[in-house]
Amino acid sequence: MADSIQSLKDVVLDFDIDRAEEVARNAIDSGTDPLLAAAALTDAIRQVGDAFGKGDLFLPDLVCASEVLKKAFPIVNDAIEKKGATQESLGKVVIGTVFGDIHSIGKGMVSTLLYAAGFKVIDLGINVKGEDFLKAVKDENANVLAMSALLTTTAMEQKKVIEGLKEAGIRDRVKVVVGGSPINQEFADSIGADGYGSTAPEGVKVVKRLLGIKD
Ligand code: B12
Repeated sequence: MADSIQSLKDVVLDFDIDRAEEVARNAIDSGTDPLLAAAALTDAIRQVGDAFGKGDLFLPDLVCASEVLKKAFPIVNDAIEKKGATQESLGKVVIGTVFGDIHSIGKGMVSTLLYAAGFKVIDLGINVKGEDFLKAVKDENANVLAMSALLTTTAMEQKKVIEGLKEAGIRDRVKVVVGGSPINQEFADSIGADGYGSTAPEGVKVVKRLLGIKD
């Protein structure tokens, strides 16, 4: 299993798009806990991101590493869903990455873990306009709105959506949870969110706590 975890990291760090599915499939088939597999992929893409941030890697490297994740993650996510899916829905969560932001991987993890925990998840995808978040919250009568932002420039979109909920008179109907690498508790408090999660598992815990569901 330690080998599988290392192979998952290596496939990202080597930008090995061709072997991504095979390595992920082997890890799952050999009994690796899919949550640990997801953590290994996340660790590796963070390393790539940090190296990009320092100027040691370039945008094409970032793109290739994220292509590896796009191939490996669905396999790992499927295994997480199979392991955890329950019959009864604990509540409805509308989720998406805010307008101007196309980062999908973290949002996808939160979405998968919420689904696996037993929530009905309406995933609006990436680059979601404020008005589309509001419409989905209303139409679906959602219990929770979860927003992801990965860029410092798009983090303020989360605030705009919360303001939109207030203007539409539906702020009290829905709990708002935010996350993404530039977000922290202080920022979440400052924009009037109900909760913040630094990781996907923490996001699930926060959603449960806000809805009064025992862990
Ligand atoms: C992969 C990646 C990309 C891929 C995205 C592919 C995809 N389909 O998602 C591509 C190559 C397309 C990309 C593009 C860009 N990127 Co980029 N990218 C990354 C990278 C390396 C990893 C992000 C990721 O997927 N991480 C893995 C996931 C699992 O982690 P995560 O997203 O943080 O999510 C976890 C938590 O934050 C949390 N979470 C996330 N969302 C939510 C939501 C809720 C509700 C909760 C509770 C929790 C939660 O749970 C997740 C799991 O634990 C980061 C580096 C980094 N350290 O984050 C840079 C990074 C985010 N990118 C960056 C930049 C600058 C860009 C570009 C502007 C580059 C460019 N010059 O074009 C563009 C932006 C395009 C746009 N308009 O959005 C910067 C942002 C800097 C900043 N602070 O603003 C970073 C930090 C890299 C860096 N160090 O400079 N990127």
